[in-house]
Amino acid sequence: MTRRRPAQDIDESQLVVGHPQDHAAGVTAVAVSIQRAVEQMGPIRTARTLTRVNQRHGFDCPGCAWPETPGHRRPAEFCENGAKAVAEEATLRTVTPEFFAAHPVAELAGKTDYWLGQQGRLTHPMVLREGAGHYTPIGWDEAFRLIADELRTLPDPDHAVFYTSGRTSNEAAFLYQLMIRSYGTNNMPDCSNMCHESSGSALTESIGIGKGSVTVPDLEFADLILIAGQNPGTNHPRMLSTLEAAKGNGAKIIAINPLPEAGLLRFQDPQKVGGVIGKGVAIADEFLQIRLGGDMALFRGLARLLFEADDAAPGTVVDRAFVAEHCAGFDEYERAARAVDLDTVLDATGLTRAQLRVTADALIRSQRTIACWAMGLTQQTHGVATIQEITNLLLMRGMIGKPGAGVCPVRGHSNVQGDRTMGIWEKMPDSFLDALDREFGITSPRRHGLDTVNAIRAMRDGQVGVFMAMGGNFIRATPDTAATEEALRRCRLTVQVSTKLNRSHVVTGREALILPTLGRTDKDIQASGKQVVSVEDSMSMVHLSRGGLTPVSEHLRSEVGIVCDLAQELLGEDHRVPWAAMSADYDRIRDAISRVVPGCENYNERVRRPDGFQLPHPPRDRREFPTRTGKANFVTGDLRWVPTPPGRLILQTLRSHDQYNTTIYGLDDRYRGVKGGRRVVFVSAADLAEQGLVDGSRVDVVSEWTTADGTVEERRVHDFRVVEYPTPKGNAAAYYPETNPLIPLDHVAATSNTPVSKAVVVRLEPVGGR
Ligand SMILES: Nc1nc2c(c(=O)[nH]1)N[C@H]1C(S)=C(S)[C@@H](COP(=O)(O)OP(=O)(O)OC[C@H]3O[C@@H](n4cnc5c(=O)[nH]c(N)nc54)[C@H](O)[C@@H]3O)O[C@H]1N2
Ligand SMILES: Nc1nc2c(c(=O)[nH]1)N[C@H]1C(S)=C(S)[C@@H](COP(=O)(O)OP(=O)(O)OC[C@H]3O[C@@H](n4cnc5c(=O)[nH]c(N)nc54)[C@H](O)[C@@H]3O)O[C@H]1N2
Ligand SMILES: [Mo]
Repeated sequence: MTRRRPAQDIDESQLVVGHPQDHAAGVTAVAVSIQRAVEQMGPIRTARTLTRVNQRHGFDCPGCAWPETPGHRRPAEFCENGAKAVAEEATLRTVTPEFFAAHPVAELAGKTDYWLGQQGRLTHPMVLREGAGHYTPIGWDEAFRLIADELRTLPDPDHAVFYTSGRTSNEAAFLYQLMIRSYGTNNMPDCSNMCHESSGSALTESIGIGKGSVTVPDLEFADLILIAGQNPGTNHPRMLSTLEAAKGNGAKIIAINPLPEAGLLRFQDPQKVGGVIGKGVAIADEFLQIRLGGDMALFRGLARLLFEADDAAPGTVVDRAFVAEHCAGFDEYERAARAVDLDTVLDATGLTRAQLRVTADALIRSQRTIACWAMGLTQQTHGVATIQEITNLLLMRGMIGKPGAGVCPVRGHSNVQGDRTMGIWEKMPDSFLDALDREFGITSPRRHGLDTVNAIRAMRDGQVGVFMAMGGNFIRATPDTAATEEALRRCRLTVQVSTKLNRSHVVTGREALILPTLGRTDKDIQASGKQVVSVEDSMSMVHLSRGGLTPVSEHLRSEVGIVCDLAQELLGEDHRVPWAAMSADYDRIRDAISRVVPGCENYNERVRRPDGFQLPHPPRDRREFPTRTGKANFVTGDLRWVPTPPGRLILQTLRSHDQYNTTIYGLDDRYRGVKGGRRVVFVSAADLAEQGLVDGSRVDVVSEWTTADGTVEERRVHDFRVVEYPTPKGNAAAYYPETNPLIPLDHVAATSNTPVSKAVVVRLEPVGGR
């Protein structure tokens, strides 16, 4: 039943650049959703899947982590990019043993991420033996034996690394960490290390919990919403419906972004008549076109204006009662904010005094403020401090723990937050490990494990023998591609539990395994019958997901099944954990979760309620702040921003409208006016003039990195087309993952160790010289 797949790879000479759009969604979005779905799945499967996305009796969209509207679900509770995510997973194209026989690994390594992904769903467990040129089929039992044997021969469990991406269900994540800890390591890097780790680090210190404090009804009730470093029109399209509702209720929206992203400017809801024929609604009332990395300065500058306004009308701006009762560290923060030099703020942000004034006035007038953010803030060297600065601004106004106000880090992967709740973290608190040990009679290691960047360092240094990944595409998601590929090649065995072919299957350790798994949309039948799984969204709502499709191959196993079978092989049939019983009936896993994971009591019952249940969040629920001081902390970091060195640019790496992280759906970044290719770099007219370049020039992009000992290292990607684009002078943008080779492994955020994907110093070198 294989559907036709693209034989040709990307031909960048077909790239066409038009004009950026000033609105998101509309009828084109509907047309593209249907077209992509039918291409991949055919009409019948399309109808069967799209009507079940995010419905109470359907499956959770494998796209982003934006929550469903509680109560009144709409008949189509998905967006264009959700439809693409579903189509990619539910595709009828397949990658079979015959495919691997026809394509040697060396040939596959020359293909783009787009071509690899478009080949379809993996159908059989496959092995790449040492020295072999092709993957060949392997039985499941033999595959598990191979992994277990390699793991058992390592000198220390800490020589194994277990990665997790954010699509894994709560049940699979819980068992995976249980297996890894039973084996004896906390080496559990995850995609979150590269994503919202800065939010988690910042919020845990500031308010005592690393998760957002608001819900969809809060957003609809807010009167002011800041959206910083986020492109919802592409990456969280359903958020636009929530923002539209908030606007309808009178909210003001301020977008803070170097780029005038279409979804921030205007939204046409394709599910409403007005959205199809009208002009749609303007989303942002103010657009602050900030320089990359300028946000911390902006928030501190605003705080200064707020303190001055409070001086003029004492008691009207600073919520002194809230600060006195609930906060610590206020005096130091007040001193720093009053002392900030506004000219420095203007310089760091590229904004005008009038823009600061308008924003400060909006904050002062607001009774209910929410701050939303994503990768534009987290993937900066000072990402943690920046998020603490925006939190400070909310705290001084008492904007947390009341309806319509709070912090809203908008998560990426659909279950990345749930995976953390279930224990996927290299440094889970001892209280969690104690509960785990009590439940199962095991002894979890207490030494903290390796995060993503440290795992790559350990591989590079020859300290990792086995690398296993539960989903994701480690090689392409991580920075410093050349160094990371070299590091991974040093492992004895690399294992990928995957749905689709990607580059992590073709850049491997000495031996490699591909274990094909069921996705969110697939039916999951085990010994006790049809199984359901659960997930947690960006707003701590936990609910069920039920896949309904017939899997494309009878050889696929569920992630839960794979973990349990491997665990039995590795830890023995008589291990204390009832692996077989849990994989036979996922209710057994949920029973254990209810006893181990805080806030999950009665899990089986509560997760089956129509909209599931919400996990506790002490600041939101009771204005309790479980921090070290027992209060909400104003954390006052040294002011940081990102100046552009002469003749250079600061580059951010971001997503086009036609990709999901390293999965490239297609070649149209429709809202930014780019079609047919991906090797583009967006540069301002002022920089082009200064550098003697024009729209259409071909350049190498070369990053410059000064190491600790003062050496300047260069990294290069070849032959990009320059696109003149409205980004601030001194800043540039290009797509991830093509530009990951430019990001040095050591270029990480303070505290969170997140790769700095949004600020790399580069120069543009015309191809063939000037
Ligand atoms: N369709 C689709 N949906 C997705 C994803 C996908 O790839 N495709 N990925 C998922 C994942 S894992 C994640 S984490 C999220 C990512 O969601 P986003 O964070 O929206 O993703 P990016 O494309 O990285 O966009 C970063 C945005 O921040 C802005 N920005 C960059 N640097 C700065 C800065 O210094 N300051 C400010 N104020 N703004 C800045 C950029 O211009 C851009 O608009 O989306 C999730 N949803
Ligand atoms: N330069 C740069 N680098 C970045 C970023 C950036 O903005 N710029 N963003 C970072 C961010 S925010 C993130 S979250 C990471 C993403 O890093 P990852 O999560 O590692 O990458 P993905 O591209 O989402 O993973 C896609 C692969 O997951 C597999 N997959 C899909 N669904 C399932 C499933 O249900 N089960 C299993 N087992 N496998 C599945 C498929 O084989 C697919 O090829 O990348 C980070 N890297
Ligand atoms: Mo992410």
